[in-house]
Amino acid sequence: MALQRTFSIIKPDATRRNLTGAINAKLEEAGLRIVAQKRIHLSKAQAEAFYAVHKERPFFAELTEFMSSAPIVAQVLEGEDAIAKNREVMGATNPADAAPGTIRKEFALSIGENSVHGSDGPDTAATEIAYFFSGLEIVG
Ligand code: DAT
Ligand code: MG
Repeated sequence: MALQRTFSIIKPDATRRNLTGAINAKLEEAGLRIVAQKRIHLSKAQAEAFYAVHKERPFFAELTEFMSSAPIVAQVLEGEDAIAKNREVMGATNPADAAPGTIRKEFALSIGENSVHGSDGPDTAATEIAYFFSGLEIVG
């Protein structure tokens, strides 16, 4: 597997509890390099556009309210097999199902307030990175 990039978000439940550094430590320990990072507060419309793929799901309103409720930290992570590696260190969507040592097992509050987002494949990684960052902001 070649060097790959993925998109990550530290979500509002985690920024509220001052967990940015603790989560970044987990990412770096897993061998992921943070090659771009910014703290921003999404509007509801921006959260809806980012999660448009989920717009028919019953939790869409709750999800986009939550994602626009406080600042997030948007990131580009780089490493060998970065997309799968990040999904592994994140843990399962529902923290009750997440493996020990994963970010969601240690920090998530619920299936909705689950501390981190990570791209699920190469196409979504490219789209999500481009939604938040210009090429000049990514420094490998
Ligand atoms: P993931 O974030 O693990 O990729 P997903 O893409 O299926 O999970 O869903 C996106 C987010 O939507 C997820 O991180 C939290 C929220 N979500 C998913 N399922 C939910 C549910 N059953 N109830 C409330 N929120 C949910
Ligand atoms: Mg997903």
